[in-house]
Amino acid sequence: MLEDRVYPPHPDFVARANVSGMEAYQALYRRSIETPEEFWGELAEKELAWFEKWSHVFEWHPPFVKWFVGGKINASYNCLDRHLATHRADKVAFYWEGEPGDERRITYRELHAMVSRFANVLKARGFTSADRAIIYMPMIPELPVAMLACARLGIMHSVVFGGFSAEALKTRIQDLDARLVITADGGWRRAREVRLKDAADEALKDCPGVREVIVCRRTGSSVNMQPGRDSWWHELEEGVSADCPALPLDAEHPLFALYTSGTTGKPKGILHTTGGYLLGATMTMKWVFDLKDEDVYWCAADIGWVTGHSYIVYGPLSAGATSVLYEGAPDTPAWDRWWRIVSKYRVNILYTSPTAIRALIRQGEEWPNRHDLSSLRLLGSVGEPINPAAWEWYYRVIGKERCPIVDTWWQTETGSILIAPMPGATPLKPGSATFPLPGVVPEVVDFTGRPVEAGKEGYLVIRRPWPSMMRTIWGDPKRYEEQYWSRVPGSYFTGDAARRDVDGYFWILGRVDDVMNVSGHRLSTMEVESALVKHPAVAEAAVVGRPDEITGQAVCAFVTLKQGTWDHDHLADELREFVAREIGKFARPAEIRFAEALPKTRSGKIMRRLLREIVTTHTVTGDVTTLEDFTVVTRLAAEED
Ligand code: 7RM
Repeated sequence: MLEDRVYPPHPDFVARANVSGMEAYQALYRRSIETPEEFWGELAEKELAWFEKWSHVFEWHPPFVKWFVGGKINASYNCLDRHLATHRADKVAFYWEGEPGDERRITYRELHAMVSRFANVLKARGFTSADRAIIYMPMIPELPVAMLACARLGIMHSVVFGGFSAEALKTRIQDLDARLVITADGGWRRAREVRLKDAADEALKDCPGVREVIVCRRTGSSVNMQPGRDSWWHELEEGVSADCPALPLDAEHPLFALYTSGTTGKPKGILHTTGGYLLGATMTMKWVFDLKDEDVYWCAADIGWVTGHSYIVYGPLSAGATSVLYEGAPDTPAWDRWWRIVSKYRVNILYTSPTAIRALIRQGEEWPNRHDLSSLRLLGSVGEPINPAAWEWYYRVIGKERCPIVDTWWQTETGSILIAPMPGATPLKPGSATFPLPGVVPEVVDFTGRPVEAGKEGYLVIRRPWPSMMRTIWGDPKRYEEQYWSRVPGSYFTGDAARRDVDGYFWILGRVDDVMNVSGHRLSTMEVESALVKHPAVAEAAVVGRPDEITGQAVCAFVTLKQGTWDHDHLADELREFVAREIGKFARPAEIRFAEALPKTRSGKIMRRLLREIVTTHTVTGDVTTLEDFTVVTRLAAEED
């Protein structure tokens, strides 16, 4: 990793920033640690609207926490109603663009009416704050509308990403014991229809507890509607009032559960509640994205994963932002779709993932260079460590060396960003998520929980509870306790390896199970990958450790190549030497395999677990429900023979 380059914030950016200069950041941070009750209490009062004030800012009975105890609040009210009394009433909440090119522009006033009307539909069907809903929809405005309508009535929701299979949907419906499913006929992705209702029908064969299915019309294709169970969204809404007061809910009322893969085959339902979650999402919009009222903001993630929950729906709407919402793929109809959108809506803030950036790098600079990207003022990254080569490209080709990049570290479990730069304060180092946000006390520790020295690798833990942290695993508090709070007793165990450099910067090195040990050298898969992708022929690389009798583990690299004709035998040797030069001889891959594609989750994370299985057992048996394209794995495993 390049640790030597530092990018201080540009004076023009500092001058207008929400948090200007390191001293301001440090003062904020210090206060949050010294007097957390005061700090969070004041913010909650100032930044959110409450029906009733809390009696205690937080109650910590490790590992269970409550924030704003006794307070009454509603997330939907905070995202909508409170803006209607301000200049934001007729401000655009979403510029929506469908993949085929259809457009909608929705103001806060209009969104409020849509949400209220749909909430009245749910209320009339008898759903209450004791219910749970599964939402399985494409990226259309009705998806946030469904979430906010549930939140309005205290119906806990669980959004299942539209790319998930019927099987994955089924296990989530069953685990949640949901009575309500909200879906659509389909959505558009790479010019093809993703037939969601068909998948829902398949899943629902084994979900007798589901009483009602509400179907939104998006593609207009014909679907099966089961009488007595299924109804059309637009038919249910006929003649329904758009006046539906938001219910005052306990600050700790469940807002949503979002399923994520753990180390076992069974996905975990990560539970978030209302007050603390909303405060975390709202504050990070202002601190990390430096959000201004006049900004056009675009988080290009899918709402079906946590980034979309916190940074497309709850955070931006609570903060009163104008967002872009895009339904489809970045390569449809061509690889400049994103840059067309940026220039068309004059996007100021763009938030995406390293995997997307690398896919764009692979297509070449011509695509972004054809468009006017001068509206951009801030770029963000999330989901995995960003390798310095991708960082530099993002900075130069997209940000034109004008825009700070906020590398945001967080997890489904953390609810909102915990480690990231404040762009008007923090000098950036490419590949480092930099410093903790207010109230967050991360530390890098060894397996006994003791802090390791600067520069040394260890486990990343968080020492104190923060407002937006998960409250439990749905239906499994024991697993919550074991997985997150017992590895290092009293601290939250992130599952990530990290290093803190001599300047105090945090470098996240990837999941703990992605760390290899080669001849006694601890080596992150990420470091080797980062080296490989610097080679001009390499598009993407995934590295896993395979058991080796002599060295403990040996480095095995799966590599996809940029367009061109390459001599594989020759190139493998060259890449090995390249890595040896970049990191050291011990890091030299024992094996390089050229692949057509790498197995990834739908949020773009490379599933190294599968690659590890392929190199160790030559088969794949574990949970693959989060995989984007299963054929990638069968092809890789077949190449084995
Ligand atoms: C938001 C999200 C969480 C895991 C986390 C890390 C990795 C996420 C970064 C990162 C390095 C980052 N939620 N991760 N962001 N690693 N730098 N900026 O991704 O639950 O799906 O994944 O993602 O390993 O533990 S998640």
